[in-house]
Amino acid sequence: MAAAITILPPLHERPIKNTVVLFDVDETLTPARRAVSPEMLQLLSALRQKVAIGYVGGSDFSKQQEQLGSSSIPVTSLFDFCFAENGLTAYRLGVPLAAHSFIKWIGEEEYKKLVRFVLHYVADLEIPIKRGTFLEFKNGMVNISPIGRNASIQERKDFNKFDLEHGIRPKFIEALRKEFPHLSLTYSIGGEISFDVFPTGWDKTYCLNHLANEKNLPNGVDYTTIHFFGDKTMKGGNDYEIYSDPRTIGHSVKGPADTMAQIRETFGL
Ligand code: M1P
Repeated sequence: MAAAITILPPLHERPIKNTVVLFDVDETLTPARRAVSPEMLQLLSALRQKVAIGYVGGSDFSKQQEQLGSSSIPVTSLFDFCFAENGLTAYRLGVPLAAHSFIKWIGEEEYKKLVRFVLHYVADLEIPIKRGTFLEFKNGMVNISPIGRNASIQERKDFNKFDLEHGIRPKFIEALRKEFPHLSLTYSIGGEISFDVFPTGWDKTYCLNHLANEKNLPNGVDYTTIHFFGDKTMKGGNDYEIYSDPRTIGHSVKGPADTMAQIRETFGL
């Protein structure tokens, strides 16, 4: 694909100076959990000629590789900055940056209590169907799903509708807040069937620390203009913090087609 072979100006020579454009993944660059379109990749490639670009997603890196890259194209070749798990796993021009870990932060004992509570809660939960993998352990967070992460695409859609009507996830989060008031945890609904749990502050604004560090590198760029495009920009959504952060210019989108329209309008492409 053109995006992988295009010759790019180095970061400090991109025509629109001191500017980086960040994107959420699911429902911003791609349909939820699905692959990016060739048209979106082409547009991003054109945008990258003008500014630095990156994505910041709640999912882990392997899912973003599946959705944005392909078997022959590493996702790290398509973006200047890849921020998986909100930037807890990060790549700059294909090179990994320092990572933090949820388990080190929370400790084994508290983690076991959390797992015990979650699995008991799911066991007692009355919902139409359950599948498998109710808790996924990631580097920078855990992801909890009442239906289970093995749900099919249709099962995801059905659960999402049921959840909107019955508040399964908000009630689950409330129970966790009550049970673990001493832990400084944030609960964030970013997708269709689950919510992420991570230390407060490790939301998507975490990736801005990596960008702030850029100016200290040789030929480093001081990113004074940071655009962010995301769909879950309402309070409680996992794009809310970075969208409303004073360091960013937030753009709320209604899906990949809207993202493309807004990119074209904002950057004259
Ligand atoms: O990228 C948004 C979310 O995508 C997935 O959520 P779900 O499976 O509920 O649609 C997960 O990878 C989640 O961690 C992530 O925040």
